[in-house]
Amino acid sequence: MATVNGVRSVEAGRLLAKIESKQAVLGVVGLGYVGLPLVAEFARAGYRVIGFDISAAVVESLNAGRSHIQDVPSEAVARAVNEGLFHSTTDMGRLGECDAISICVPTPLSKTRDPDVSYVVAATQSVTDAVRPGQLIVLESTTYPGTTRELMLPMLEAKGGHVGEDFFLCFSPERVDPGNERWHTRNTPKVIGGVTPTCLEVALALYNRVMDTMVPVSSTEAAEMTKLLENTFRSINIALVNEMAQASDRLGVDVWEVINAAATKPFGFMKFLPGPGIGGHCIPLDPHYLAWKMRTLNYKTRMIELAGEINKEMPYFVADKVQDALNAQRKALHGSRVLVLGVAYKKDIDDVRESPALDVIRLLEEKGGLVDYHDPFVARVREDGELRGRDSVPLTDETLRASDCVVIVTDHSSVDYRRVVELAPLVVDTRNATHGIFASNVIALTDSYQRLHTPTRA
Ligand code: SAJ
Repeated sequence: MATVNGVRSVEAGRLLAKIESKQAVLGVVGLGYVGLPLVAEFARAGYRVIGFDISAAVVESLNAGRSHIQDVPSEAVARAVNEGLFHSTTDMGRLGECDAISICVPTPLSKTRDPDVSYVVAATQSVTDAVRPGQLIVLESTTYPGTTRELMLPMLEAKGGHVGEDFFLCFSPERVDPGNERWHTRNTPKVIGGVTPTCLEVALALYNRVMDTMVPVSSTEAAEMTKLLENTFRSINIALVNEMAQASDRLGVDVWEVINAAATKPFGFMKFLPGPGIGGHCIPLDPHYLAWKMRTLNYKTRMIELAGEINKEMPYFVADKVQDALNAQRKALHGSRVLVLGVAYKKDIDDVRESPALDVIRLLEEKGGLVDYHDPFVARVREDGELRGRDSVPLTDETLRASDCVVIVTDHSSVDYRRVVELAPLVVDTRNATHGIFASNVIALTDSYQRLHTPTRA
C-alpha cells in the first residue's frame, strides 16, 4: 500500500480506494487528438470524466455528442455523455472536482524553434489554483526531460502540499498515432514515471484499470526521455532515407527499389520511406525539445540538428523536381498550372499541421507556379499561415487534363492514381504512390535529370 518513508500516506490511501471503487472523478485537460481518446478510454473503463478545454466550440460540440477527432467516433462521445460519464467545460475551476488529472496540451516550438511550454504552464497553473489534497496529476504532453520535476512540481508545491503525500505527480508520454487502425490508446503499451514511488503506485493503480499494458520507469525524466528517443529515432531514420533519396537521384538509382531490397533483410534493418519532408505535431518538433535542453547543459545534439536540416530540405528538393520535370517538357514552372495532390501531413488523415505540402505549395508559387490542391480529407486549410483559407479543388477529369503537372505529396489511399496518370500530362510522385503504373509521364522522387529526357520509363 502507498507509504511515505514507511508511513502510509492518508491521501494516497483515500485516492487508491476511490480508484478501486471507480468513484474517482477523472479530469482531462486538452481535448485534442491525445486527450479525447484518453477520455474515451477512461469512460469505457467506467470512470466519470470531466473534459477541460479552452475552446468553447470544442466543449459545446462534445457535450452535444459530436467528436472532432478522426480516431474517436461520435457514437463513443455520445454514449459517454448520455451515460453521464463525460461532460466538458471551459471552467478550469472545476479541476478541484477531479481526483486524477491528465494534462494533454500542445507543446509546440516557438518562432525561434525553442520549446513553447506555455500551454503546460497555463494548465499547471489552473490545476494549482484548484488543487486540493489527494489529487494525481499526470502530464502526457511530449516535452524536454525535467519539465515535470523542474517546472510543474514547484508550481504545485507553492500551495503548501508535499508531492507523494498530499498530491501525486507523474509523466506518461502519449503514443497516439493518428489514423493507425491497429494501435490505439488502450492497447499501446504506456510508459509512466513518478516524482516519488507513491506517485507511481497511485498512477499505476488507475492506469492499470484502463490500459492493457503499463510500463513503469524509475523517474519522470526517464519517461520524458523515452518519448524523445522514440520520436528522435523516427526523425533521424526518415532523414537517412531522405538523404539516400537525394544520393540516389544523383546516381540515377530508384531509391524505392533499394529500400524494398534492403527491407528483405530479416534482421538489423527497419524500413522508412523518403518523401517530401516530415509534418505533424511531433516528429518535426519533439527532437528539438531535447536539443534545446541539451544546449542548456552545453551539449550539442548533432544528429538531431542534422536530421532536421535534411528533412527540412525535402520540400525544396520536390519543388526543384517539379521544375526539372516541366523543363524537360520545355515548360517553365512560371505560369504552369500545378495540382498538389494531398496536403495532410501523412496519408489517410485530415491534419495539415507542419505539413511539407504547405512548403511545397509556397515554393512553387514563389517560382511563379499557379498552384491548386486536392485533398479528400482537407476541404479547406485551416492552419495558420499564408495558405489559410485555401480550398481543395475537385479532382475532375478536366482539372487533371488542364494541369501542366500533378505532384503527389500525400498518398491518400482513396485516390485512383492510375486515373491520375492517364489524365494528367505530367505526374511527379514523391511517395511512390504510382508504383506498378509504368508510364512515361510519371517522374519519381529520384528520377534524375538525365532520366527526365528518357522518352519511356524502362
Ligand atoms: N514519414 C516519412 N517517412 C517515414 C515515416 C513517416 O516521410 O518512413 C513522415 C510522414 O509522412 C509524416 C511524418 O514523417 O509527415 C511523421 O509521420 P509519423 O508516421 O511519425 O506519424 P505521426 O507524427 O502522426 O505520429 C507519430 C507516431 N507514429 C508512429 O510511430 C508511426 C509516433 O511516433 C508518436 O506516437 C506520435 O508521432 C506522437 O504523438 O509523438
